[in-house]
Amino acid sequence: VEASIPEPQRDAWTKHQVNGFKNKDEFENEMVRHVETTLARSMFNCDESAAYSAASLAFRDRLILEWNRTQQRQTFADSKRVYYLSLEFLMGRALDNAMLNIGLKDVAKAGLSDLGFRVEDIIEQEHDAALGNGGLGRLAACFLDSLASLNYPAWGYGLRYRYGIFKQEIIDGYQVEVPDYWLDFNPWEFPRHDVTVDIQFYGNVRKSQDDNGRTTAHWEGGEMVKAVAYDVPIPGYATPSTNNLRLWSSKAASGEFDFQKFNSGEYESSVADQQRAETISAVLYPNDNLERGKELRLKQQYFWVAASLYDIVRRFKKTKRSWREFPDQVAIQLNDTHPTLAIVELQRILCDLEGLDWDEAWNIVQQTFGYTNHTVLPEALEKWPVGLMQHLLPRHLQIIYDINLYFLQKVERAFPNDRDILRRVSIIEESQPKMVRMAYLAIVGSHKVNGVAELHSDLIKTTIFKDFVEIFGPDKFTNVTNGITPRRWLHQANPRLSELISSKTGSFDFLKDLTLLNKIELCINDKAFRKEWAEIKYANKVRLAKYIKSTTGVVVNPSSLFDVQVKRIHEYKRQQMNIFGVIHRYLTLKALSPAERKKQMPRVSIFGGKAAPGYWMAKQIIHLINNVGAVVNNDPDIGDLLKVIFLEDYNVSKAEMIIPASDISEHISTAGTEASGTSNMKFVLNGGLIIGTCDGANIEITREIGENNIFLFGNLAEDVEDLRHNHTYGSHSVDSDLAKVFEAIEKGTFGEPHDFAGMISAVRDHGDYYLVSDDFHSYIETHHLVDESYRNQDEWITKSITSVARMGFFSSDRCINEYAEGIWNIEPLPVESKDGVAKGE
Ligand code: GL9
Repeated sequence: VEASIPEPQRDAWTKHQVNGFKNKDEFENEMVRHVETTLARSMFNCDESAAYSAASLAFRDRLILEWNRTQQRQTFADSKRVYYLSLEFLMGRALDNAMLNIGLKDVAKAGLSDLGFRVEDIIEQEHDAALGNGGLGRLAACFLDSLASLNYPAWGYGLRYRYGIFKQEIIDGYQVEVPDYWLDFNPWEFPRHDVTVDIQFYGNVRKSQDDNGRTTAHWEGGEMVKAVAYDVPIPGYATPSTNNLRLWSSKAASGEFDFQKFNSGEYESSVADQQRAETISAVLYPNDNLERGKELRLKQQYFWVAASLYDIVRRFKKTKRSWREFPDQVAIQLNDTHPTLAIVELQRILCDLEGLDWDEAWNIVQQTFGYTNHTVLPEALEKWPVGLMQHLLPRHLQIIYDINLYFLQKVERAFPNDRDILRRVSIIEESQPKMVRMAYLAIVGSHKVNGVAELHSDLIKTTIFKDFVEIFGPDKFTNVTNGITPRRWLHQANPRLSELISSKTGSFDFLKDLTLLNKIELCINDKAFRKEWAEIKYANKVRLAKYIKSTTGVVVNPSSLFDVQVKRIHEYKRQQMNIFGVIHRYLTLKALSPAERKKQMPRVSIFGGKAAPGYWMAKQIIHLINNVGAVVNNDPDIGDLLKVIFLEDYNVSKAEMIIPASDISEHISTAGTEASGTSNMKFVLNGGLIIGTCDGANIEITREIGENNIFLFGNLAEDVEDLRHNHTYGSHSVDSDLAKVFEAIEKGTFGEPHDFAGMISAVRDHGDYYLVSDDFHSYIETHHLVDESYRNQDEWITKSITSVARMGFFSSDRCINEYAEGIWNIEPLPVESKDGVAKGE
């Protein structure tokens, strides 16, 4: 490694080596120093926000040191790295996670207390980093945690949006979107103004020929935008490994202004150029499972992919290896099709810039990439108009055409008698206008394609990617069932439960090897343990009840059964079925005599989640939930028997409070539509039971925890197609209980019926695509079972403990190890900690 400081001066450096705080006293020292110097404040004006800033800066200093050492270690080891390309990283808060992973939370707690603060209040000051929509973005965040914790040499690459997912406000029962400007004070990022890449757009392609008759393409002209790197350290748990998440921010390539324009008096247009460049990384697209084909989105994708690849290639070139070795040094994982242009960009770099011939380059490309599919919903599969691609990325379109040509020639040779297959699998869809099918490009350019739960991985092989299984053979397609990090989703979210588990398993080792949870099944008859288990759930419900009171004004009884559905609002996730079920419950309660009512199990139905701003039906669903709440919560006949709550602005930090407080949660997507789901895992891991359809990871959760410990209902994925066909062509009548619910809505029981006409007619008149009516009866019946089961608290607690004990499989550590072995072919890098003990495998 070359060093910039000459030998004779290095002693001075070594002597002053920074180490960061190790104990309470040193932590306090750092806190006060940051308050008084970095923040320019003092003990006379240090509020909780300033204390948060100072504590974060103190922890950040420690992170940076380990981060530098990790990077040096990885460079020195010179082994293969994995690069995780994701347009979304839904990180949530960082301070608590840094405290836990570094192992100094107790030190911080004691130190903050000496200085007059409670660590919980300080943690609460942090604004969520919300650079994602939902499950896909949170999965990427869990993966980063596991990659670092398992000592894998790995980088994340994403975009540094100025605005993350919008903040949701509920006004008069309607969702209102407010921008989320989160960068005012963000101690967790490091601008690298020296790490920049110029990114080209538009322009045209010229071809030249050398003396040997070899043609080379030159992409010329157009526009330049500068990508600036911002680095975020990702600490591993109980290891010094600290990986890097690199987020790109866009800037005008010519610096602050175009000086020529500025000097000649064109102030406005020179500022406009700058603003146009900055627009690229300005805002996260707020859609979940939907692609809308906007030019700016394609610009974001290329900007991020081109900057990341330049960076990766630059790092590889430093090793002075031959190009053939590129896939031995580099694995790139595509999180959905959003980064698919990386395949084309690497082919372009190798052919146009490095002079490799097509076949050699293409070989390298295919060996380098892996592609993860996250959905089968057709409206979410990315397609870009050929005309737009031609205009924005003319050279890339040529390369895509060549990739397609060679691919189709191969298919033609393999299936000489099947003309139709060429049309079906072509990367170019011959529609009006012609479209580039990004998923097909991703499959053709990768060596492995995976789904995210068993059912989902099977479905993609038999439906949307069927032809590709025929062409490439089944081995290219594989499954890696999603997972979650137990650090955030057990220890941070539910510290008391984590503590209790550690008291029975003998240590916190289960946070590193989640299968160790199975030890608590031996305590299933331990009375004190069971009592403490129940008390912890109750305390978490009390905390949520307080939060509900303070944010909505509604008083809920923590002894009620808490029934939670928190996730993006989407018709396929069927929050509409849930609220129809709640209305059915309400109508049933109203029809009972007061004496009969008293015998019913009290419930609190809790909803949370954002609707994409342009998703009209999702917004109607939110509106109906709020209107039902307004009626039910104020009905004196009902009292505590039913409360309906919509929690505003569901996000990662709220999930950490809500999930541990649930008795039962709802994962009720139409069978075959939810690729995996990951909150289902989080709820069960926190001792909540779940009601769900046979969909996504629910199926594997059932297999692990046993079917007595989950409430499954509804039609199966294999029957969905026939049911839909019958809705359209057979006789189709709405379930009788559901019809009564519609009647009540149409009578105006929950406000202006017109507002909900669309929701009703989707079921009654437009084919009920999501099978709400088909599943309604078994949904209601299953909720009765839930009520009965909850009455028997002893049985319920047994189910709860048993389920947690059997959740070991769903750690994202297991998941990352599967990717590492089956797709990336990388090994963890062993770590010598400072006390000389080797950590990590
Ligand atoms: C999703 C699937 O819908 C989920 O079922 C899955 O658990 C996650 C992670 O694999 O991916 N696919 C998808 O587009 N979203 C998912 O949550 N939505 C977004 O978050 C954008």
